Amino acid sequence: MKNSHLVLTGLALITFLAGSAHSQQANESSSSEFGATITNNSAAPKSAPEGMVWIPGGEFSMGAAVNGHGSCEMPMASNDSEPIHRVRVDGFWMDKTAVTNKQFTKFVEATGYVTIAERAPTKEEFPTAPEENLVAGAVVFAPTDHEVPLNNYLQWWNYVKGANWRHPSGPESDIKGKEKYPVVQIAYPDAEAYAKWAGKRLPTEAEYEWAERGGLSGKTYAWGDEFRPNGKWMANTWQGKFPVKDTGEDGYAGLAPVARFPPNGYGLYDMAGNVWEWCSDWYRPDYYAQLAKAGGVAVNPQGPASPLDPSEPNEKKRVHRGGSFLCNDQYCSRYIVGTRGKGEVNTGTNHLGFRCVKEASTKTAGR
Ligand SMILES: [Ca+2]
Repeated sequence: MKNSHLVLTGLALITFLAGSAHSQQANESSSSEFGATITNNSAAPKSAPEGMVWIPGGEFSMGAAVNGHGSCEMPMASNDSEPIHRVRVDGFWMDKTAVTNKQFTKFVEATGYVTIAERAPTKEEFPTAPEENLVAGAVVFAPTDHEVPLNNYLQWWNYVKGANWRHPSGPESDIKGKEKYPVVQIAYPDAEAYAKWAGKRLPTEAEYEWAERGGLSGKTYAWGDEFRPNGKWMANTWQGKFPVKDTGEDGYAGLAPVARFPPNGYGLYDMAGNVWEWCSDWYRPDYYAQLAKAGGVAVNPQGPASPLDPSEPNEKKRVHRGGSFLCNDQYCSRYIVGTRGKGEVNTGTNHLGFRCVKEASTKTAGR
């Protein structure tokens, strides 16, 4: 770590003032057996938007069971993935893949948009920050040169001046020849600006999980209960000693182009692994408990009204989903479907991207 922590902390103070509606609770109980998946009969609208697939609406058990709180058994869901609770979402279109560098370039060329990581924080915004920390940049993973205790992520994350979506690992890196890689170093407002330009929006956390499950119910992974069915790698994750050496046994040490692993049951690629993806919900660890306490079925939940991460209460975070190429069975097995991630809204990293969803034009909103 060099000058990073103060800058990171400072960046967190640039708040993004977006509203977020309360979820709506349906009073009726589900007539299904708990744990079963109900998919409604909503047919896909006839013409699919380019690069998107129709995700039929349905009802499901959202979240993931945490194996033995306090144990180190892997794979392990994050503690905030419980309680599992019933959720219903309406049908929607979803991008088959994360937004690529090629797609994001098209957006920037059309609009002149400048991402958060490309803008230098100002003295007015951070009056107490030293001048040398007011630099444009983003957070980059750096492997350690020796084994370290996995109790402090600042050992392998650095704030790097000049890192942004065009230079994902810092000024010396670029995206030449990487048109089909997911765009990374994207802050939440950047993802939202792209979605608006594309006539789309970001998925809610419930939509993401429902889509990731791909029509399966109660499975550990988006493709079933086995991490490697018949020995096949199903997602881009980390092999080898974390965070020292990614051996890339799944074919990719680091980021992979989109759609290099099998799609799930809905035809969606990389819903687990490769890059974390922004969801529109504010993050609170107790949100699922709030929904479960309300009872019934949460219909199109939109996330809590405001963010709160007790471990970093001054930062405004939204939900991340899906895990990344850094996820592994030693530290963070967040390629499990139903487990959660979170991130400060103005912080981009080189393992964080996004994809969009779009509502059917004929759909009547259930909220
Ligand atoms: Ca990999």
